[in-house]
Amino acid sequence: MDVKGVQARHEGLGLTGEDLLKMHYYMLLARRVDERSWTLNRQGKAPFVISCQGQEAAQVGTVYNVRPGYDYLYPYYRDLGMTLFVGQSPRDQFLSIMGKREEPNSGGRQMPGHFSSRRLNIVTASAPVGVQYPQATGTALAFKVRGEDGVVLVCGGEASTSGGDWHEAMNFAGIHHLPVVFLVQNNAYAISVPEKAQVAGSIACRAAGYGFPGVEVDGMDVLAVYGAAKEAFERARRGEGPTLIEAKTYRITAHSSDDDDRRYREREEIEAWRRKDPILRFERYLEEIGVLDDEGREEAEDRIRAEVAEASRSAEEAPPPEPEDALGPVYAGR
Ligand SMILES: Cc1ncc(C[n+]2csc(CCOP(=O)(O)OP(=O)(O)O)c2C)c(N)n1
Ligand SMILES: [Mg+2]
Repeated sequence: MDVKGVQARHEGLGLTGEDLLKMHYYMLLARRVDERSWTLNRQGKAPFVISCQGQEAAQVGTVYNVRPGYDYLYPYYRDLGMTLFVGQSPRDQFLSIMGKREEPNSGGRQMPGHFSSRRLNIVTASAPVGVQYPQATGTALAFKVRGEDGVVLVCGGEASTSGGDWHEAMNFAGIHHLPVVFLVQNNAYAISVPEKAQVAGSIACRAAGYGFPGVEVDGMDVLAVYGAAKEAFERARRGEGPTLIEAKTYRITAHSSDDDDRRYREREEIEAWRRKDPILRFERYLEEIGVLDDEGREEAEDRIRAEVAEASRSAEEAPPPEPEDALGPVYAGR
């Protein structure tokens, strides 16, 4: 594609060069925070890590449509790219994986990945996969009943669509035309279970059965995801109801720091997906249109490296919970 043709792509979506650099920043920040989290795990400082790597385009491309603190976010455990974007900090993430007293999600009492913030309208998930969907739909009903134009974004993996909760939420949202965007990040695995053993047919197509649009999008392409999500959010704000987005992506890391993925997938498969890395792909686009060059890329890396190092150091120094903290409420007053 010539430069003009390429430029038309983001301009057609109403995005400026500044928007693109902001998207790039959050994708790269999420990746570097995640990588640092694995290091802390291997150093014995963080008992459990669950990753966003590979899914940054799906996450940032979607959340870029959210108005932080107004719309509601029901993220799932991999959505670091979303929670950073709406206003949690790298330090918050490190406090969380090290279970520190002042970590914002639960004061160190929930597993990592259970993001929560009253200030940012992030509602925590419970540990069972998929329970967030009916809750998110209920919040969308509240927006509708109050006559407000808020949108609820709810996320999960492809396996979360196998449970009843997902279908009940989709059905209810379809009947009542609720302002909710369902984002399924189809990363090809549910721990060791491959997609083909989990999904017959298409997830995106299932939306038709509930009476609203479902779109499948290349989840490694942040602009494609943004475009699909933009339409979905606009539809919701116009009172036209829900949209399902299935973002085809890939989980680059093992399921979690407790999983050995050599037992169920080939290294070559991971390498092939790494070549489609959403961050590298976006950087190639930014270079082609002249928004990012080697120097700009290095600057972004340096800035993020310093931010991540400082956040990690400061979180390590933060005090652990007191034993009696376990006796108080997890969420009240938070
Ligand atoms: C109801 C329920 N069953 C099983 C589990 C254990 N579990 C945690 S994550 C996960 C895999 C979910 O896969 P998917 O929805 O595709 O999300 P991904 O982890 O691939 O992003 C499973 C089975 C759980 N937490 N809850
Ligand atoms: Mg999955």
